[in-house]
Amino acid sequence: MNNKTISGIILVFILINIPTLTFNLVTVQAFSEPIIFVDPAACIVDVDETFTVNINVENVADLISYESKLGFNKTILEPIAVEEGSFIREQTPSPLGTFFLSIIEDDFVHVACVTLGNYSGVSGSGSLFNVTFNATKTGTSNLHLYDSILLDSSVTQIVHDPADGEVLVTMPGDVNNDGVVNVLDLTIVSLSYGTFEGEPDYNPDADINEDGIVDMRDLAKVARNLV
Ligand SMILES: [Ca+2]
Ligand SMILES: [Ca+2]
Repeated sequence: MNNKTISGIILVFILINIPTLTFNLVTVQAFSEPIIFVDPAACIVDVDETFTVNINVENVADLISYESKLGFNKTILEPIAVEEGSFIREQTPSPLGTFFLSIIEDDFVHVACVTLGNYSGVSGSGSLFNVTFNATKTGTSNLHLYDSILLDSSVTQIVHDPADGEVLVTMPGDVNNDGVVNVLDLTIVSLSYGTFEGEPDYNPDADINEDGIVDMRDLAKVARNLV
């Protein structure tokens, strides 16, 4: 068999299989596995700051009900409120809407939501619920999604992947991030005092208010939180 013959056979094979190959590609894209995830995946907040994270779903089909837990580090985070997201609530064909239940425990929140009545589910991507925390102490906390169940309208579990988030709680004025505001932080700011962004001695850590200059405003932030 010469090269021309082999090339001809390969060409015929490709032409015959193009519809199949294209179909498979479309199929894979259309049925990528749903995920539920913490949004934002990483955030930095100050001590005593209140902040909210969303728990979103992506690429889900026919979702009528879900349940999940969100674990956190209770030594640095205190949950204040849990609210239902808009995904099912605003798109469900059920005139009865949804029933949303949230329980705040010591180191996790437990959430469940069901569509009321016998109606089809919701497809696509959106927010399932959100949790508002108060940051009580410096440190890091994983926001761990676990025991999650998604159900479709035939009450079959939807296979999905959960993705955790992370929170870093910092102290304003703690330039070197050692959990305490003291003379070391004052020294770091004073070493680059008067410098602008782009200059050799400019230290972005010392520019606490991130306005491109290390000046009295940054020094005052440290001074105010000195222990
Ligand atoms: Ca420090
Ligand atoms: Ca500044």
